[in-house]
Amino acid sequence: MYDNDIAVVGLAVMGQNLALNMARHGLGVTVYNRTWEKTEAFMAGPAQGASIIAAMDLKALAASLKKPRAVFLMVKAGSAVDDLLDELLPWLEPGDIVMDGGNSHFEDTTARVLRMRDKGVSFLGVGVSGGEKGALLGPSIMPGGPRQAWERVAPMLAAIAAKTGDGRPCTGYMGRDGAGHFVKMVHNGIEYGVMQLLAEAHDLLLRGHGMEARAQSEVFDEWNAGSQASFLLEITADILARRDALTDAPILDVITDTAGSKGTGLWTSRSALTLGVPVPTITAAVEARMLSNLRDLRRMSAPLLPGPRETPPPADRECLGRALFLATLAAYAQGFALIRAAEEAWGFGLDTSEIARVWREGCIIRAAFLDDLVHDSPARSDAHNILLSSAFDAHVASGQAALRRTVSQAANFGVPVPGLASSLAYYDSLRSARLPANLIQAQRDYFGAHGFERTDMPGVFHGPWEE
Ligand code: 2AM
Repeated sequence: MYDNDIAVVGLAVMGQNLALNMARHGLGVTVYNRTWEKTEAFMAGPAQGASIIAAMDLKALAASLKKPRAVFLMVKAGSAVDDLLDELLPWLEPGDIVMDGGNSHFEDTTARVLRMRDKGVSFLGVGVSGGEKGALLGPSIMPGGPRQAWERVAPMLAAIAAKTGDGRPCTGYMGRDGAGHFVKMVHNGIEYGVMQLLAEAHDLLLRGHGMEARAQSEVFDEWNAGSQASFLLEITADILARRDALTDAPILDVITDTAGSKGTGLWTSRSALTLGVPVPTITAAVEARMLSNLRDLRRMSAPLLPGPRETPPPADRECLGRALFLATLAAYAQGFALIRAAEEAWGFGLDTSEIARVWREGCIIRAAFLDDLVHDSPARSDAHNILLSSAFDAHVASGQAALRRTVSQAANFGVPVPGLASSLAYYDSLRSARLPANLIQAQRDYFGAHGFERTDMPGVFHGPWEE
């Protein structure tokens, strides 16, 4: 008989690494995988010597756990989660807790929370970010669902999570229902945006300077300092320094220029559109991946569609660095704005300062400047957009001119920078006390009699469109 603390179901790399992380922190862990071979290989390999036991079926898994049970699902998002819940339910009892650590859509999670509640089982949607290494060494963990269930598992999640400089775990209660997976989705949306911005900065260095990869690596490394320091900058510098084992060419030279996705960026854009929140940098990044996949069309068009003849002048790396930082802040600003809007619409209980804290270490979008959002003064954290945060005043002031110069140069020389350009347009829209939407209102009224609002009195009016 075992009296284990938690079970991990699903032994792909993330599941394996989470189980090892749990065992390393003193938890008694049971593992289970649909196909036994994977379980066997794990037990004979990485799990050797760890406080981990394997269950051959879900009955054995349930029997190995202390009550109320805690089961952590790490299986493919989608119908696999529902299938597993159906298989698990006969072996669970009221009070047991099932966590879904996959990239499930938050609306699916909300539905599962309700469905499981009817059966007396607590279901938590748990966003986990940090990649394979993070899962092993300490991810950022974003749990949501019934609060009492979270309170029970919180010590285990805190033990395995990444820690900030002051020792606090990068996990905290995100809110009810699908809140955890919603926050993880927005995290991924921001991730798409920042990755695209970094790719564009790389492209400008390449096309402007013809700068070779190793030299570029140094530039990214230089940028990765102070409040601009981030995991994505760090790995970009590292990637640029790597060479292909087969050909000894810089690794980027042998990788095709088409990027796939699992859809979480698209989900973020779709949620934002539904809620009426602009997230142009994130959407531009989603679309840039789509454009990358039009490789045949791009190759066919390259000699046919005219562009500027001159090659761009060498990029001013200092200017590009400042532009990149402001554009990055704009991507985060859009993500946080989406979180605020979701909170207003659905009342998940989301707290942006707590989310910034949970994102500070462990996750893919961890970044030093998030400290400024955690410790922001209460008055300023009520600001509707993080670009208005006092902590960023200096970066915004110097970044806007740099971003403007970078985007206009890119346009002049025909280098596509959809992420940088979208961040700039977002920034300039925010700072426009007046936008030309009066003409849009007039057009709508002209052809559709939709009516318009006036600047000088309340009510709905129609224009003098009749001859
Ligand atoms: P497998 O090793 O048996 O394929 C990531 O794909 C993880 O999810 C794997 O551990 C995989 O198990 C598991 N998985 C995928 N679909 C599943 C399902 N319908 N039921 C149980 N586990 C599933």
